[in-house]
Amino acid sequence: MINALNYFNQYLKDTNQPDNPDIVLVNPPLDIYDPGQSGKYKTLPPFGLGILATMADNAGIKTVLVDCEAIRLSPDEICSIIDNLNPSVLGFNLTSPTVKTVKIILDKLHKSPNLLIAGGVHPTTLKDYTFNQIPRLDAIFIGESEFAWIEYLRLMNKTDVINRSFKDSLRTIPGVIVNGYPMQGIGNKMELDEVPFPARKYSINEPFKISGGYQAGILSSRGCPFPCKFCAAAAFTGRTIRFRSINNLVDEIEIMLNDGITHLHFGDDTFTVVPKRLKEFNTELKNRQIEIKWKSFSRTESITEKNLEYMKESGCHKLTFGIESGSDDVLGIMNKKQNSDDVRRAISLCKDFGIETKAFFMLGFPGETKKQMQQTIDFSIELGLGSAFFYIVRAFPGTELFNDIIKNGSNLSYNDLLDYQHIWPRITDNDLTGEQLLVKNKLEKEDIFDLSKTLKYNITHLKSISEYSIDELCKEMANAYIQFYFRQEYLDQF
Ligand code: B12
Ligand code: SF4
Repeated sequence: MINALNYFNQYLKDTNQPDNPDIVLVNPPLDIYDPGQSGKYKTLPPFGLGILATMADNAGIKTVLVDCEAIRLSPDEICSIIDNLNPSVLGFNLTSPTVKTVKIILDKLHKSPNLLIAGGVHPTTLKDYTFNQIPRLDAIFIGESEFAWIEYLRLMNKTDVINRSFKDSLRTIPGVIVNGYPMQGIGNKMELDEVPFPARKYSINEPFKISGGYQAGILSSRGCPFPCKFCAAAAFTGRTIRFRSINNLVDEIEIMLNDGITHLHFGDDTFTVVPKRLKEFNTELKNRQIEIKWKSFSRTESITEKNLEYMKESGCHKLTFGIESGSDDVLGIMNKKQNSDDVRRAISLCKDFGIETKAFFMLGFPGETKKQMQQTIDFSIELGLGSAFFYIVRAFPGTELFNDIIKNGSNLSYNDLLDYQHIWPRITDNDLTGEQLLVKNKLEKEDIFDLSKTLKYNITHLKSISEYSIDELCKEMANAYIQFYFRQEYLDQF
């Protein structure tokens, strides 16, 4: 069992970070982890917080970033780290699923910061309602916050945060809402090439060790032009996509290479969306004689032979697709703008190019029948994917799905919809044959997923947004995992 405090203090020392910072920025955990629990699957770093911490550091304000997800910190461990650092400003990145863990952390803290702030998708899409959920918050930052943050840091360098005039001035920053006051205007978005690279010291490499090096996350664009009903990307960035130049991107990659990074995980909504960029990326890597392995999210329309050539040549080894459903009717309702034939073609081409495929599927979209859910499971098997993940649909703020449910006068409240739980299937070792157990262990070792973590929660409080109850949907989900991973054809690979 690791001692989180010692581990974290050592990391601060190794990276020359202050033990008495002015600002602590926290990437809260998605789950209530047990103390000493180490990460099994790979996640991505909090891109925005890394940038904001770097900007603060550059402005001479001592800042520490606590990435609770990367080291899987429990609420008690997080609180001892924050109490120990005792910052005057504490900031959280908030997605809707992490509001709950942030409330738990705040309740357990012994020392109160002078200023409590938050930013991210959740406050951006729900604005004032975020203060109802976390009344102790002093201010929230709306949308992309680089410009607002520059103003904020300027203020911090001028005035002590405990000074009354500090909060008054905070109210004048576009893109900031101070608790109890209206927002003064929307913040502008920074050109992506102007945004500083997140300093490497804010990424913890160790949990991301893989054979021969380390894996790290990187973003080459922001936003997505597609209109999927269940996705909040458009509410955060608008239905547009903005890119960094390839030069700027590869400059950052060179810095990462010097930090021992050998594998990149692109966090872009759709890294592969513009063919010209894939070509330029490949050329630039060749020009600079850079060899790196990478993986990213993708969509079917990007999968052409020409694009795959560029991708393969530039080091792509794995693509993840949001396939969502095996039913064209359900895909239509979701407004996914792709059908099952598009998916068949794309996955088969990836296989021809030796690119591993991974996919996300959703079960329990409003209106979806059990027969359609089974169609999804059958489709995942038919495709011969490398790995598949099945989620019970939730409606997140900022999505058309969320707005529809509220607008259509269903009996579900904001609270019901915001009640999120990261659910894994209930599959215990006892349920498995010897062969299945072997495969399960192998999958876990390869970080494909963590089936050993059986459903440890009481989920009866969760309200379903589907015609089926959460219990029924959980059964469908467990079924999906069993049918996908424990079929003979899959077992035979091991
Ligand atoms: C990359 C990504 C991830 C990564 C990294 C997440 C992370 N912690 O950064 C990974 C793969 C780990 C991930 C996981 C999940 N994600 Co995700 N993810 C994204 C994605 C594609 C891009 C986010 C991003 O990097 N944006 C760009 C950066 C620069 O923005 P940013 O980090 O938010 O920071 C900026 C501002 O928000 C602000 N800011 C942020 N925090 C703070 C804090 C302070 C103090 C201040 C001042 C400002 C500030 O300033 C920053 C600079 O401009 C978005 C889709 C999208 N286009 O938004 C979905 C998205 C954010 N994810 C989403 C979801 C649901 C999830 C998961 C639940 C998925 C799952 N079922 O496992 C988990 C939850 C993880 C968690 N801990 O909350 C939803 C969130 C919806 C909602 N209403 O909350 C989104 C919008 C996609 C969707 N389906 O709608 N995700
Ligand atoms: S689900 Fe993917 S393709 Fe659809 S809007 Fe969101 S990021 Fe874009």
